[in-house]
Amino acid sequence: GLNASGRIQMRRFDTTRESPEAIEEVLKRPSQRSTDRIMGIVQPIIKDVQARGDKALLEYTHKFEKATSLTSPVLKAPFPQSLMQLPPETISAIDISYENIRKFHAAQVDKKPLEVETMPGIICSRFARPIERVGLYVPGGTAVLPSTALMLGVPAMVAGCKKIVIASPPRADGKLTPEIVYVAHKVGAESIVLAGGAQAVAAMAYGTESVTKVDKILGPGNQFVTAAKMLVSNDTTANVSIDMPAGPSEVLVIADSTANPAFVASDLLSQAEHGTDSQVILITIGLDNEGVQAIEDELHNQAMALPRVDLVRGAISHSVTLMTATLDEAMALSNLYAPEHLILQIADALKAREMVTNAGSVFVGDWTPESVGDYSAGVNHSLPTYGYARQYSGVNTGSFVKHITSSHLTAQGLRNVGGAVMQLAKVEELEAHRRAVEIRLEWLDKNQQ
Ligand code: HSO
Ligand code: ZN
Repeated sequence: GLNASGRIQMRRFDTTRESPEAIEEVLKRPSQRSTDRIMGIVQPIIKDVQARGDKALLEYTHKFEKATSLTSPVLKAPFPQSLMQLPPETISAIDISYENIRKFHAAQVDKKPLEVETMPGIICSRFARPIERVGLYVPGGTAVLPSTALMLGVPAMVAGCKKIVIASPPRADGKLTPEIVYVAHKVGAESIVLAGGAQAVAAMAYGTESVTKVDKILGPGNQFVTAAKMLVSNDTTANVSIDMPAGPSEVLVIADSTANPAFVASDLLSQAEHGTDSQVILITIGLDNEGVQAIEDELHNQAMALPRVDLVRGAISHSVTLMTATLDEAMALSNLYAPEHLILQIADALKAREMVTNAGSVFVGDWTPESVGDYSAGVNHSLPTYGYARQYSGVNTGSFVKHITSSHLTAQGLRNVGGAVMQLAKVEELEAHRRAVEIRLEWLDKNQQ
């Protein structure tokens, strides 16, 4: 935190001197504020948008985004060129990133149906179909995030979703960020909803006069957005699903004596600048106090030169350094924490990656800062936070499809498995189930087939 001298510094623990319980306690995420209050604010907004459609949606946008000049909440494709005027270097940066993200995600698409003959004459298969209509939430807030539009839009496009709706809060002048319009154009979005918060989520979940109702809503957002996503996904009349629960961003860096202290500090700071609630963790292997001090000095000096130093201060105040002696210990702690991002700045980082059991995305070696993955390498930056890397994957093409299975039996197949089916139906006392098999086997007998 902020000590007397105003130094930006993480708390430091030597794991060889602390009990495992104490370290586990240190790695606990700060508890999220009770959502009851948030739900109480969000629920009436959702009901209002559901009941009054566009009119309510516009009113909330006038109120919350102060975009009082806005007269229509939706912009339909094709988007006018005048709304995507950008410097050539930005166009080129988006184009390069788009292409890398497209390549990596295109390779994830199920190419052909899975087919297995479980018994002679019994073919089970599974094939993917895109979710038809998806709603992608791109936050406004303290930074414009066209990269998030890419990370959600490109996989949706590659997966073959028919209708891609992007929602993003307009600026106070009622305009959209041109970068977001350009990305929406590139991924073939059918419309952009100029709204944020719970009202944008409600509009996409239920549809309005001008907002297309979607089947799944994805994307990060503040507590109101997250609460709204949870509420609409629990409403069976909305018939909409959501991606994983989103929390504050986080990074865990593992560094040994081969790591460059300036590089390590720069990675910690790139995550810390996202917000005061971001969490960054440094695990050192075999560094003495002096070695850790070198990283801390870099952290302080680099932080002081950052425009977002105030956000960094907040994040660093609840961040920690854990000093360990071995790679095994460091990896065990990392797997326990299950970070959204894991950066390995250690000797033979690629080999150590095999030890990772819980993490959203891994960055291997000295030349792979997290920012390359945030924007341009090709991997997705929409990742599980708050320990959800234990059971969730980041956004991928699978997030935009559902799998359908099918079975196809020949007469021989039915003969082969019919006995088992009839016996289980008998056990469950479901006579009609049993008969559906028996009636066919009898027919086959009678017709000598
Ligand atoms: N690190 C953020 C993603 C992001 N970074 C967007 C820059 N822009 C989420 O983990
Ligand atoms: Zn980032």
